[in-house]
Amino acid sequence: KVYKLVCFIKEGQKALLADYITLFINNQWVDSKSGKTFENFNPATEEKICDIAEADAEDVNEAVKSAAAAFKRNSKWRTMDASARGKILIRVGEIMMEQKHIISSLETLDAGKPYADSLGDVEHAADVFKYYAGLADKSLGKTLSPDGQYFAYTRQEPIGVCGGIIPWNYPISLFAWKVAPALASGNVCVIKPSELTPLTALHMAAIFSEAELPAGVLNVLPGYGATAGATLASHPGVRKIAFTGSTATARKIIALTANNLAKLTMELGGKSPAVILPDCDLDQAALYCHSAIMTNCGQNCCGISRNYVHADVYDEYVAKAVACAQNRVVGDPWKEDSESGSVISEVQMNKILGYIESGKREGAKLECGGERIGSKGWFLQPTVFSNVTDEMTIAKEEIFGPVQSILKFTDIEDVLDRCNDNEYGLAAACFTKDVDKAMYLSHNLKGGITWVNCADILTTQTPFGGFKGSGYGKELGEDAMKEYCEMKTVLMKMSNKNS
Ligand code: TXE
Repeated sequence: KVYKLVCFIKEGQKALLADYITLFINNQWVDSKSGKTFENFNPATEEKICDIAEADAEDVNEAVKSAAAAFKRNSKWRTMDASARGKILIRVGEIMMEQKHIISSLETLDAGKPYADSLGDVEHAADVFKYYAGLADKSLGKTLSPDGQYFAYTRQEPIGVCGGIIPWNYPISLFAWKVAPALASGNVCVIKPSELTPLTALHMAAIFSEAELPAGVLNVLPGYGATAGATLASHPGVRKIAFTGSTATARKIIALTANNLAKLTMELGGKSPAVILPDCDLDQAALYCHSAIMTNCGQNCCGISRNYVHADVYDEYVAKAVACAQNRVVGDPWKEDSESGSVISEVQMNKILGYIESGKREGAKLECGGERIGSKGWFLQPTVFSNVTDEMTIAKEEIFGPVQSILKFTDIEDVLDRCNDNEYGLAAACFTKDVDKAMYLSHNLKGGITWVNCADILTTQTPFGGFKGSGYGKELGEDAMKEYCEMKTVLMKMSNKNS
């Protein structure tokens, strides 16, 4: 059953069909068992887009059942060549590129992000599918030399039913980060997109169907975290959960997986620092750090939210950061010159404004921004604080908004301690032309990825995942394949072993 809904986009230039607004289970579009739906809104206009079928426990049970059937011994999916799995993923990447304007439009409509950003995300997601397509038949084991009259080898086996729980900040990219390595490794998936941004995940289900993925291998269940998400996380049929979201929700999910002992990948929040030394290209540093906190309105887990700037260049850096922020164009995500759109929701906007108030109250200097823009849609001014100190709330907690905090330092050892003295450890950056200092800083900053003379650069080929409170496990790159495999050792008796 396919529902049609016409949404007008691009100031009436063209109409978009958001076709897929029900659950996708076993290659069928179905209503939820309860018949319940939830409303989906455009954050840039506050207008309702459509009603979406709301998955709950019964639907999760059904989806896990269909995924498990697709994973059954001797099934079409289990007996398929690994390279054939790869070909399906390549086809998915190709269809995505053919439909990139539709998917990007859905993303902008749902998430409020500039159209060009959505397009970039869709192209990246298509690349991710193609990258893992190439790895599908390269999941290698080893031959081993055990003591005694034995021979052994290891093989990488798929885990089984993998649950993916996805947030709203990068819906299409994070869908790809989870589904591509899971399917390349031969698993089956049940995906719960964020209740705030379900449209592109549902559209992807249709693309997989077109690419002739066997029924049940991918199921997409829009719904809420506390119901559909929690049922998925604790479901006895689920063997793996990959989650991106807040550390608070991660704790709940980890507790729920005590039930099924699912293997976990946890991509959580961050409070990532950058260290800016006086010998660096200051323009470059200011631009990278601006972009790394303002892109996607700062709703970016690896955004650079703490800038530690050497006292010798502090004032100059602050002036550059302020100029970047004041020049940033925030507005209608469909307009070509918009660099930032709206934040995701009123809740998120108020949370960010609350942090801005705390910065002012606790004595940071508000250099620019700090206010909501307009009264329709959740738009915020790019905000820069100077004179920030380590004990201030804006220097400690994840704001997840367009708020840049600039702190001062003089000593490298001291700044390393200050950078690392935080619950999170997702990413970090340093800017210097001195190779020794770059190595020293990048090796001693506690972040799953550390950037040198750049920031917030994620690529398909490079593993990404945090330390400490930012979680564990890697996404992207070859290493993500291991997260979706279990290594089995096969040990055989030999009658006559020779070297
Ligand atoms: O995230 P949640 P929220 C951070 C950021 C943001 C804050 C809150 O600081 O302001 O989290 O955002 C599902 N069992 N990040 O509340 O709750 C939920 O339905 C199972 C960082 O939106 O983590 C959604 O699909 N699932 C971040 C997903 O979890 C549950 C990205 C993420 O929602 C659940 C987003 C439960 N009990 C927010 N409760 C990043 N690392 O990029 C919720 N969910």
